[in-house]
Amino acid sequence: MPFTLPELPYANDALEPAIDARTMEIHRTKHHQAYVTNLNKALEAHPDLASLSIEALCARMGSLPESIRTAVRNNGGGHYNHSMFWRVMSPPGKGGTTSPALAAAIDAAFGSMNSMKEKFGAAAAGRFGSGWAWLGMGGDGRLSICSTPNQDNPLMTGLVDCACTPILGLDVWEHAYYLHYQNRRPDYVSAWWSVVNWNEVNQRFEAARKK
Ligand code: MN3
Repeated sequence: MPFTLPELPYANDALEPAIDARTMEIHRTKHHQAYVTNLNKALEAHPDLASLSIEALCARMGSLPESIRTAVRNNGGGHYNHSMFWRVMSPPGKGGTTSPALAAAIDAAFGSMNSMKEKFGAAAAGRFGSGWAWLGMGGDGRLSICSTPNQDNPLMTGLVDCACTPILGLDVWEHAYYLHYQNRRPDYVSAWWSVVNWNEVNQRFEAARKK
């Protein structure tokens, strides 16, 4: 199987109280697992595509054979998005802080960290139905915020409005928060900042700068 379910770099209950253990367990072992299983199934007859990295596969989404395009878009997007999501979170108090370079880029693009969080929160809350909110770096080297529906992501050039290399993503599907927050998505988004792994986001920012 070309794609596999990643382990969490922390325990299921490590993100409490922001995200409860049961949600984390179901989210990864059921939802993410289903994306991995269905992605591998869709690529069974396409070993050339199955050998790509998930990032390269996302970037190529618009030119895939039509017979598998929707399945790979939904499930490959789901695999990339969740693999990133687990890594950009860490137990409360363990995520460090923004590097001086990232802090400067946030100030330059949004005015302040608080304005960035407000804008990101608005993108997350305003996504109708299911989808993701993103902080990413555009081709002009500036940070921007956007949102995608379903399991789309900013790597899917030509298919989505977002044109950036994502460095932070937030899952706003109901399966990500419903057990604990029910309909209160904005409360989930606010609490989520307490578990953002800035050490990881800093690294993704540096990698995006060098691209
Ligand atoms: Mn999810």
